[in-house]
Amino acid sequence: MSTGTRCGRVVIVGRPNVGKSTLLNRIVGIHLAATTSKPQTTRNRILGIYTEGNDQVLFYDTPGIHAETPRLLNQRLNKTAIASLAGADVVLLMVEAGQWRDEDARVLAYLQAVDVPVMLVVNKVDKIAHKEALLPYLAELGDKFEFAEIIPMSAFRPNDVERLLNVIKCYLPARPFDYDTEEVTDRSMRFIAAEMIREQLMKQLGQELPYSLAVDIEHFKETPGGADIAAVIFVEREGQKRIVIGTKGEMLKQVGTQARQRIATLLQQPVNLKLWVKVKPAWADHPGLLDQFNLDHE
Ligand SMILES: Nc1nc2c(ncn2[C@@H]2O[C@H](COP(=O)(O)OP(=O)(O)OP(=O)(O)O)[C@@H](O)[C@H]2O)c(=O)[nH]1
Ligand SMILES: [Mg+2]
Repeated sequence: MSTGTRCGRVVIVGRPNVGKSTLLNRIVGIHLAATTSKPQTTRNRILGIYTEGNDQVLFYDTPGIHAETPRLLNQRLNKTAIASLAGADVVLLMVEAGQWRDEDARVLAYLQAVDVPVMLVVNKVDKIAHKEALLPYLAELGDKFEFAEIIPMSAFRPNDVERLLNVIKCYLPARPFDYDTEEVTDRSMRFIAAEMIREQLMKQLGQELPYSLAVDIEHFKETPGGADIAAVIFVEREGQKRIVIGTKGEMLKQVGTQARQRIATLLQQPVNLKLWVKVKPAWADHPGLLDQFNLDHE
């Protein structure tokens, strides 16, 4: 297998909400990472494995790097993203077309110390009505750093994703594959199930609540007839618990139905999903609970 093969680690970094997880999902062709319109969706480094012919690309999705707050959760998210840079063969810095915020500059500052090629991925070009407006913007970004490539694209367009993959392949080192060809991630279905539940909660709840939520899978069992999953949704206050449950339990029911469908698609079998809501004050500042909720240490 090693003859003529190329294999490399590509780390995707950027501020929150630019489309990193969307790109990862499009590349592996599976909804692996949670994606929402709200910032700070991703809380872990998530590997998506792309294998085609003699090429294997290990894509690492990371939490969006953002201005630090006193919350331990926020600090861990930034640390996870920054620590992911170590061992990269290529780094993708993702930005949103037409935008350059303080948080983008913050991410770029971390890349000054990186000694592998950094590609600038300018995502969401579909949102730009006048394409000529992009040219001065791209030139301005090109002056900020010695980027190996500058790639304007939309993660929604399969042709753009294909084009990006073709560029990345040219940068892969010649070496044997790290993973079997049929593998798509190193994350367990248990982990992905928790992500799918959190994704639905983030999508269906208001602006502030998502950052106070964590999902812990208490029971996960796959049988030939289907999967049995029980999960606890942790919030920080009683009032938040009422919101998550909703009037007559409607909100929780809706979240459960959507998450169950997503998980069933991934597992390719029926899923029985039970959800509970519990209050755990200030869990986002509690090191032990962050560990329990799978928030990495790095
Ligand atoms: N119009 C448009 N929207 C996009 C594109 N790519 C992603 N999005 C949307 O942007 C939002 C954020 O996408 P995510 O993939 O969750 O962003 P992220 O960078 O992973 O965010 P964090 O995990 O918070 O760091 C979602 O609503 C996506 O549907 C794109 O190419 N065009
Ligand atoms: Mg994400």
